[in-house]
Amino acid sequence: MATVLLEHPAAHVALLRLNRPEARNALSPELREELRDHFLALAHDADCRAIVITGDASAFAAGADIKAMADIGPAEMMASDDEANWAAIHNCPKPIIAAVDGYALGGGCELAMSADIIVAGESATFGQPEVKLGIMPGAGGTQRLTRAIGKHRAMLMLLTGATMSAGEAFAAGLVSQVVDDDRTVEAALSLASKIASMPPIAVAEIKRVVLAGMDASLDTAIMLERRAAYLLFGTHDKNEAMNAFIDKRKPVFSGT
Ligand code: DAK
Repeated sequence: MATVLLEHPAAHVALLRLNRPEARNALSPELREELRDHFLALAHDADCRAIVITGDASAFAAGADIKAMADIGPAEMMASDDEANWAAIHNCPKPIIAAVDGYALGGGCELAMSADIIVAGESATFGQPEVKLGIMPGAGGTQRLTRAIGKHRAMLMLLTGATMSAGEAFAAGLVSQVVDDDRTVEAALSLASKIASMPPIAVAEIKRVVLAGMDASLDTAIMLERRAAYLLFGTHDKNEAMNAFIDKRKPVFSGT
């Protein structure tokens, strides 16, 4: 049975469902490799313009699989080259929306934070409890959480394993939107469809510049923005969008 299921619920939208409900969608090595393969394929799928990733009602993902890590040492961890699995997600040029219900803990929280937008059901719980296991986040959690919510709230979570509710995560800036529990995937898909209806090159450049700019000085980041903004003036979709506005009609985008 596949540990990640791929669906195409709407035009240009891919939905990835983690499928280990018996283990709270813990990220086993097999699951991480399947996720990697899906993201690599979707990155090159011209029909795909937005990706939603979700778990089930009880868990988005409860973190890396503790049972698979219990007897592993550093050399084996390194040899597993898990970085390549995560890199496929972090380098994916398509917009990613995490639809989070239930627990998003450890690697599960890191997976949610790898998305561009996080939609949370009101009962969702976020946390980085690795410290309680004598380890620490290894897929970007110390850095992405700190960038999202600031040093002092991040330290509190990382050093104590304390969790945050969806409402707290929204207030802290970790979550983009909180919805009723039974509407999480629907709300994420609706956002995905909206993004998928936008000019794809503009969407890709906005994602690229936001992410690259976060790691650059303000001057460098603004230079990246300006370069990308100039580039968009050379696209067919820019002409189409502006002419459609002037002609008072709906634009039809070609992704060129
Ligand atoms: N791993 C393996 N199995 C898990 C699991 C996990 N993370 N979480 C839950 N399960 C399994 C349980 O063992 C149980 O299995 P059975 O006993 O039925 O066989 C089943 O899922 C149901 O779990 P519970 O009975 O505990 O369910 P509850 O609803 O009562 O509680 C829970 C749900 C999510 C609160 C609880 O299961 C829990 O606390 N889970 C562990 C959460 C956790 O500590 N997460 C952090 C894992 S460490 C790295 C990259 C990444 C990482 C590290 C290094 N490098 C690249 C170096 C990441 C590390 C982590 O994420």
